[in-house]
Amino acid sequence: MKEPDSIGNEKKPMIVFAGRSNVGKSSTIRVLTGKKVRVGKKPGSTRWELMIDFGPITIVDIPGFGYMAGQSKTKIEETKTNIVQRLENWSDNLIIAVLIIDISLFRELYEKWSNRGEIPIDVEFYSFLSEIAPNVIVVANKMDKIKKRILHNEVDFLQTKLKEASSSKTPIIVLTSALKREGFSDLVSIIDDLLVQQGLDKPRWAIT
Ligand SMILES: Nc1nc2c(ncn2[C@@H]2O[C@H](COP(=O)(O)OP(=O)(O)OP(=O)(O)O)[C@@H](O)[C@H]2O)c(=O)[nH]1
Ligand SMILES: [Mg+2]
Repeated sequence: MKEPDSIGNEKKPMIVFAGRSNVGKSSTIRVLTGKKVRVGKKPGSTRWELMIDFGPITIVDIPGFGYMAGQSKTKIEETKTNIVQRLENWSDNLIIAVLIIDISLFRELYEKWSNRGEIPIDVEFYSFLSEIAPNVIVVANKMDKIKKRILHNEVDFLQTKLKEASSSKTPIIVLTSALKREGFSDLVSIIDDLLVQQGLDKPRWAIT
């Protein structure tokens, strides 16, 4: 795969932001780092991984798995396989995997996949990331798209389904809206704590 934007030092501990297409991976990295990473309205905006050298760590933005606007099914499958392989290759340096989920769509997609007898892709990826990374943080993004009174239910549903998938661990879930820049102080403090536990410095996050 071409790496036109890669400038990172792969030897530093890595935090990878993974998730389905269009869930807000790049938007979240933008808020956290202040870097103008490419964000788009259509799924498939990030075509190659982008390594951001960010103080003590490297932050990695990767393409989303699943539907990508204007790409064939074969190409989409290829991208997913590629992401899985790259994540496996990085796993020695991978210190945190952040799985971003669109909380406004999670239940609907979960039910759709389950009804077809398939493992919902977010859940499949959660299990995969839990195997290859020592720490997984689940970011339930786009919370601004959900009515406040049902938000709690949706998060419970997510928590239950993730726990079923990887029963050994209680998932860490953080609610965010990258659009409204909400929930980021919680996310940053969880990441910072994990880094400090590993004897690393805290990065200078762009959020205040
Ligand atoms: N309402 C709402 N929209 C958001 C939020 N976060 C991101 N978006 C929008 O969702 C779209 C996709 O955002 P990206 O950050 O490009 O998503 P991505 O996960 O990097 O997508 P790919 O690179 O295509 O996999 C853009 O139109 C964003 O403005 C959010 O918290 N709330
Ligand atoms: Mg992106």
